[in-house]
Amino acid sequence: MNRPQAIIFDVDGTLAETERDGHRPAFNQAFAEHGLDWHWDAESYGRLLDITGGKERIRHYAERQAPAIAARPDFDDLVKKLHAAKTAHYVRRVEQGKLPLRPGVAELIAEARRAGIRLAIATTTSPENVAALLRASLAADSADWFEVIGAGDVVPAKKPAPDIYHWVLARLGLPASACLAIEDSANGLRAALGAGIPTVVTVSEYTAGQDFRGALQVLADLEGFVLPGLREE
Ligand code: XBP
Ligand code: MG
Repeated sequence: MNRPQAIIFDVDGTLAETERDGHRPAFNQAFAEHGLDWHWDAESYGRLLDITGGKERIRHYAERQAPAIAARPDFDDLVKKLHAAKTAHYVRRVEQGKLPLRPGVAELIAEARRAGIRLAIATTTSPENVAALLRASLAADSADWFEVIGAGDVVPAKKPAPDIYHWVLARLGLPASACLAIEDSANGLRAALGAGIPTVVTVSEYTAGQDFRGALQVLADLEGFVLPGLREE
């Protein structure tokens, strides 16, 4: 492909390994403080990741494992409360520096900025999580480096639906073919490809072995990754 005019990054699993030691313990903390004996261990959490979005994941789990709670009239409210508590715990973990960027991420972002390539984010996670991660792991003002940040509930259908990528493309004012997406999961890849965006996959802790057919490249990480079309100029 030609040199992209914009790079659109996924967050969880792509910028940093946020799931096992970030989101997962934050969910567990929220469950415990609400008196629930739910506990997501590292292995079962891997299966729950098929359900993208924290509120959707909690709901899915409760409907199967705790149907009496899911049938309560205040269940929607409980999901909201659990998720708000989880977000606060997650942000605290990020601020404690527990979730560093994956190899090559900071270098790719710096290279893109030097080359005048625009930056954007398309993620399922909540905006406050993205802001905290960028601030803690990249630079205090790094959220400003990203022209468009599409996060959380800005579109109702989360990945693997392509909606979040359509949302970001519309705000960038670019056709899909002028962009490059970086994703770590099959759900994310399907979302980006569904919007027609060439996509590089950097496999993460939980996504090894997934189906990455259609990806431009499948990499272990971004260390040494050369942006298409950059070195020829
Ligand atoms: C990431 C997710 C997120 C996080 C939790 O998927 O599925 O739901 O696990 O975040 P992707 P919230 O990397 O494909 O965007 O709790 O804030 O929803
Ligand atoms: Mg991801």
